Amino acid sequence: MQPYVPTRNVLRIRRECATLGPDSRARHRDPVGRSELELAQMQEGKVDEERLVLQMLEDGERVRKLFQGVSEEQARWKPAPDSWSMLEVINHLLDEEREDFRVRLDYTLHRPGEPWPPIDPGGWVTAREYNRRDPEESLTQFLSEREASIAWLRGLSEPDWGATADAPWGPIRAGDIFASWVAHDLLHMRQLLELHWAYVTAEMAPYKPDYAGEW
Ligand code: NI
Repeated sequence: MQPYVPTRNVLRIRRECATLGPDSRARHRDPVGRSELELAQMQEGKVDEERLVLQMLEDGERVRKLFQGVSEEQARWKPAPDSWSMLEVINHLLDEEREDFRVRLDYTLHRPGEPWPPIDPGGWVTAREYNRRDPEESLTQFLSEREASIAWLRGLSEPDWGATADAPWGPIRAGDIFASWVAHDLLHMRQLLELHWAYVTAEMAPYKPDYAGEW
């Protein structure tokens, strides 16, 4: 395998993934913070729970397709020392599913005023040794947590998507958390695709994929 020179996209993923430290996602989601007044003026939106839950179900399957069957070497491979491997992405999705989105949405809807349990997605990557884990077991665990999330979401009774929590960076609504949960899958599927692209590019060197078009 030739060394892979990271593209701008890999670097963009590193910046955009909201996992560089505890609760650092605030910095790009809501960089200036919203005042209580601004929040009150926000319109309440309609949420098509059924469609979104179906998408989450299918996105779980899409993640499975993007990861299942890759070799162990590819699963642990990083295009650059500070990039994530596919295995790290899968374990990030697992812990985000179990300890972040579902928990925080639950607190926002059902335990108003109670502080969220802390998370450290960026630190967990190394502290929990994601890249040393078993790939198949990691995927199975993520899919099992996704199944639990689907059941939990389907069990919600008339959720108030406008319910607000005091996040460390300012107020956030249940609907914002739900939207972020769905979008988070897409963000990391893009990252998995990027890692596939980078791996093939490195594997095939000195042949180049330029004829495919610009990545
Ligand atoms: Ni993330």
